[in-house]
Amino acid sequence: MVGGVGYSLWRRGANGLDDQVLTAGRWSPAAEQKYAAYYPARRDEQFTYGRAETAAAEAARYTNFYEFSRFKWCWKYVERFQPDPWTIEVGGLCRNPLKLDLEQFHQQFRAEIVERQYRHRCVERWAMAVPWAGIPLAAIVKAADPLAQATHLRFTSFQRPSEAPHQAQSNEFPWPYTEGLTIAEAASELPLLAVGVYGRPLLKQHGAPLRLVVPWKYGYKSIKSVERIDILGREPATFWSTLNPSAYPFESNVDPKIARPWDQSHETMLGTGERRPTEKFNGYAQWVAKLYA
Ligand SMILES: Nc1nc2c(c(=O)[nH]1)N[C@H]1C(S)=C(S)[C@@H](COP(=O)(O)O)O[C@H]1N2
Ligand SMILES: [Mo]
Repeated sequence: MVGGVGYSLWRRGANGLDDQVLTAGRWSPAAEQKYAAYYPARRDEQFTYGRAETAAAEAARYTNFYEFSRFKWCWKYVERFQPDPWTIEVGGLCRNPLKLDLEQFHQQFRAEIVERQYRHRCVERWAMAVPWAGIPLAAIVKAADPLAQATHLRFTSFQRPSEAPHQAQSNEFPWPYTEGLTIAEAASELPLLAVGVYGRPLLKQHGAPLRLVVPWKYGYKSIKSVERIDILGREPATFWSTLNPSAYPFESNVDPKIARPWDQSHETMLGTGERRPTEKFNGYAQWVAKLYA
């Protein structure tokens, strides 16, 4: 990740391509049809942005998804990616490992699906405010029933060079993309396994068909297109911490006072360019400060 690159590049992209940006990452009509009944999801009113919502096209045209490109216009490279069929597995130190295809996953956790308005803060200093639909990660951890010695979760994304051009081109990256949380973080209220955004299944460039959303941590913790969750008794290596451990430590909570390594005191909203002070825990202290007390 390159701090601060994106701005001028993104502004150059904002030239009336909204329709293309919003359709390029759609699934096949038949695949989308299978999940249409889950939208709109029940809104969880506890969470509000406290600022304007980011326009869907602005979020969709400016994405980080290194499997497709190291630039932000990943929507141009997602055509071959197949988010359906998909299987999600939860295993490791638990009594009840899960292996579900995407439809079973929606069905099994149907009662838990909520829409939450969340702020997102990338370590590159851009931010957005978007309505994710998904299943609280805590419900999945509970269903898997971790053993007493479990301490961490590791999330693993896909390895599909034939569908993801930059994954095929770049051997210097430690594919597949991985991330992690502690069990206490994973079992807390905020993390969502998102299946949708803006009232429909996730566009491919947002991490279809299923991505983690951890709104009090820098954006790279919110791993896209998850295939596996492993419950472990140790802290796992992650994609970015493998590349640069001091810039991308495991915890990575949003903190305006800690340079990472560039200044993190402010952020700029996608679409409007509005500059705002960054808040500790990205403004989610009332939910998460207790995890670090
Ligand atoms: N698999 C995967 N997940 C990923 C990334 C990635 O490159 N690959 N980028 C991360 C980063 S740096 C950010 S800021 C968010 C961006 O989410 P968005 O592009 O949907 O806004 O996804 C995160 N999840
Ligand atoms: Mo990011």
